[in-house]
Amino acid sequence: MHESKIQTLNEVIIQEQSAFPYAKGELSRLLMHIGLAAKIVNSKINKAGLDTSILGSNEKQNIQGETQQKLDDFANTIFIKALQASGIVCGVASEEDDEIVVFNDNLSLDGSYIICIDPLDGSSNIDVNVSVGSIFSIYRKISSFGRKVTNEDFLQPGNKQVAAGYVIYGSSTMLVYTTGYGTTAFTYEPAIGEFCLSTKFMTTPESGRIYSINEGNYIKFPIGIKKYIKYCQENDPISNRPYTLRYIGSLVADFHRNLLKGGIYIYPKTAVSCFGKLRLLYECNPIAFLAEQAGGKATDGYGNRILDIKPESIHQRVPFVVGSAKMVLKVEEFMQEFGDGYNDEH
Ligand code: P6P
Repeated sequence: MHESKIQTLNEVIIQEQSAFPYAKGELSRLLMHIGLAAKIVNSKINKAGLDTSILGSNEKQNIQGETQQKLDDFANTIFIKALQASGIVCGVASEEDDEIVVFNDNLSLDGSYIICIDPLDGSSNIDVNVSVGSIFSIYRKISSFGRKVTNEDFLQPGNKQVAAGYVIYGSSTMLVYTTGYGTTAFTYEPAIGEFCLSTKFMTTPESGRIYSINEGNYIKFPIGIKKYIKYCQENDPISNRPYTLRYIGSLVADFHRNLLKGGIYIYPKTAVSCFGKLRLLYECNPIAFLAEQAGGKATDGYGNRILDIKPESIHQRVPFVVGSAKMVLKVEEFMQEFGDGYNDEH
């Protein structure tokens, strides 16, 4: 029999599901709907350079106080429509919506899952053709079956995620996800309009040379972070400095590069924002799940595992240190030794 080398997202999901005989196929169906939404968003982003009407901002601010880009709005609409069409999602928490989006149709009211999404992360990069991403995090609904989803359903710790992933719209478009059994990567093949399996059981190096942080905020960083940055810059045995700074202002792209090559991404608290910038539900938790499944670590810099943090609100921010395990531990050593105060002598 001719063995086809290409395995599509749907085929791999169905294969994975067959490993769980009691699975009703709902999660599989949900991941397929996410894949469809990603294809639609990918198509729009790829045309953005030609259809400039989709570029730029729509003059609205989201709850984060960030100017919403037109493509943020588009991506949000596409993902929410696809998730509602799945008939197994009862609600969504999105970076682009102040409150949770509750699905009231009969099919969705019986849905077993809730989703947290950042529909288009790093979207300010779109107009300059830098990679952006979509991030998703999937939980089981915990409130009464058949009743409307509640805020409490979304305030579960990240260790309750049943699946998580991201799409990176870069030189190629990739979908990377985990259901708790390793991190798996797919590459979009436009010729057939499918995400095709590229890597199963991805592993990230336990250490690396890349550190990703916005050094423009240096004076606002805690002392421990300032000391770690200097350690990276000065740790230079005979000018063979092992570290290099790579930061493009797009979490998904910075994380994806570090996942493959080894490295660390840091968005700490600052003197301006005492919880940092990144949101726990739809940025830190899904990325942390993927990192741990690939052998990496994700904490808040103070030894607290991101996936164990109990959310208090749907747009809660947390300090975020994620990537190669040894590098995360090194940051925590500096934070432990020098503390997280602010001192302009360093
Ligand atoms: P700054 C994008 O808005 C984002 O949430 C991440 O994708 C990115 O890493 C970070 O913020 C960039 O923030 O403050 O360095 O511009």
